[in-house]
Amino acid sequence: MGLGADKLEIRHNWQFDEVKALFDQPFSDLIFQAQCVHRQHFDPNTVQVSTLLSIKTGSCPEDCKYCPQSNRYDTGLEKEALLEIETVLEEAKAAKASGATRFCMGAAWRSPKQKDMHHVLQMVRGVKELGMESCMTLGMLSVDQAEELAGAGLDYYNHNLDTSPEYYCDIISTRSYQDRLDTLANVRAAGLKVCCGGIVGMGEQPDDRVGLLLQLANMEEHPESVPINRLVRVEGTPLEVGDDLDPFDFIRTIAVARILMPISHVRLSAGREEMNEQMQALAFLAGANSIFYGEKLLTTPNPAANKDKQLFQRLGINSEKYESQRCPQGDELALLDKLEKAHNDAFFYDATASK
Ligand code: SAM
Ligand code: DTB
Ligand code: SF4
Repeated sequence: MGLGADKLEIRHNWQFDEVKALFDQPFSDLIFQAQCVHRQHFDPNTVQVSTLLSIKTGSCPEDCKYCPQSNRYDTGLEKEALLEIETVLEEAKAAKASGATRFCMGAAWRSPKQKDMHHVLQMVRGVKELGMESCMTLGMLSVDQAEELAGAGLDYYNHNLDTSPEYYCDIISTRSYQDRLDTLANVRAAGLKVCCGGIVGMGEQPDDRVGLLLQLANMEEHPESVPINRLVRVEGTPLEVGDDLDPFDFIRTIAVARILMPISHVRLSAGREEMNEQMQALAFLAGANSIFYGEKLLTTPNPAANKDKQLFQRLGINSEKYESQRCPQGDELALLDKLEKAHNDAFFYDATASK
């Protein structure tokens, strides 16, 4: 049973000035507000854990200026054809054994070719058979492709807006903002859950961060998952050099996302490798309740799994076994509590053993 809609104030009519005012509050007031919203809808000490795998790497025809996988930039990345299904499932099994509950597969495509769909659908079925949640990010999708993925049992589709409509053209020229919105509409229409967020620290203005969150928060339905990526600067990309975003402005972005989208999972996404533990703790305090877990994102490093386990232990954070916002009752709750405990014992086993 979900929380009654009457208990939630979920708005889809935010105004630019209101969102800007949220950002511009004193830092402590903003974090307090975000934490209050977070506690109304989630267990504040539970974080969802997803593992990423690049199933097709490099040679992408798109020109996203942040991306090491675009064929326009010489980033020294080793390209890889679409992985074999068995290889992907081995990685998924390892991710599950290490404590991840969702397996996210990403491909460096503008959009999937029909000839690859069969292959990709089998990956989804295989991951589902392992008892994990599945997520894919394959670029633009047609209505039919979204339906095929939903038919195979895919849970989430990730497709980011990346930045505000105004700044977008400074970052990508090969596909439009509207193309992205169209794919997101196709994903929704097929009944898939939406994972949609963006990247901050790309030289955008504060108003662009307002603009990005405004787009997400005013969607008819909020994305169930909102990844906030902090730009990972990769040598050879046009964004290799630039001014870094003030860490507090990154935390503010998380906090405002939490306030605007109270029942969405907000993911502290790319960029954790460059953050210290205190900054990550602040992000959790600001309402982030999901991470990418495992040594690699798609092509760039992420903190070691054991380091994350130790961080969770030090902060008293549990890894989410089931969607914590569902509020199960009675026997179901007791059963889920038992599962949650077993899940966490397994999750922390390595971290404790290595202490
Ligand atoms: N090719 C597909 C697409 O772009 O839709 C899927 C894969 S793409 C790598 C997925 C997302 O990763 C991008 O939308 C972007 O938000 C994020 N991303 C890529 N490179 C990044 C970087 N250097 N730093 C932070 N996020 C990045
Ligand atoms: C998302 O928002 N971030 C992830 C996932 N969705 C696919 C990707 C981050 C990629 C960071 C750069 C890289 O490792 O290539
Ligand atoms: Fe290609 Fe996706 Fe990278 Fe853009 S973000 S260059 S579409 S892999």
